[in-house]
Amino acid sequence: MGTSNLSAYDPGSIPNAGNMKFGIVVADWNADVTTALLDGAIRTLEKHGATEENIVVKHVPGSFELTLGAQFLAEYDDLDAVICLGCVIQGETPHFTFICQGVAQGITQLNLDYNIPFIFGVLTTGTKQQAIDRAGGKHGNKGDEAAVSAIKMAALQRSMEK
Ligand code: DLZ
Repeated sequence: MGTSNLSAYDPGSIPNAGNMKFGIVVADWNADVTTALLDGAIRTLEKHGATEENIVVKHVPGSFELTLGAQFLAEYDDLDAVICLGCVIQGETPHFTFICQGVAQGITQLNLDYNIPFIFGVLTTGTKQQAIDRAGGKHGNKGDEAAVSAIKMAALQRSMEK
């Protein structure tokens, strides 16, 4: 099975994000990769109508801190969705498993505790090259994918509020 391109989607199927407000929390560990994820997410949100003033970006040290950073963002403002961006690269230490499990469970819990979507935009790769390939490289950009998911989930919630 081939690897799909994380930036491949049908633009016509994406709701307009012009009246939506987004939070983005981004981990600074592997900053070259996460900066590319952030650029992709912002570019995609703006491409679908979100305005600069309606995109709030906050940085945290590493992916393990994404959960609390995302909670701070949700408490801080009336946001339609929060996008969590990070990059965890497998090394020789058990850190990889602990961090990945911690952030996956943490973000899942936020989705259940708050009535807005929290999007998992965390690359969990074996090598740095695999991460680069998914942060604007040959497999697209997970930041784009996360932004599309945020718009779709925010629109889904709005469709149910009518
Ligand atoms: C400690 C650590 C390690 C080994 N690897 C990564 C990584 O690949 N990606 C990442 O985002 N963060 C890493 N960290 C830092 C942890 O996420 C966290 O910031 C520290 O353990 C402090 O809580």
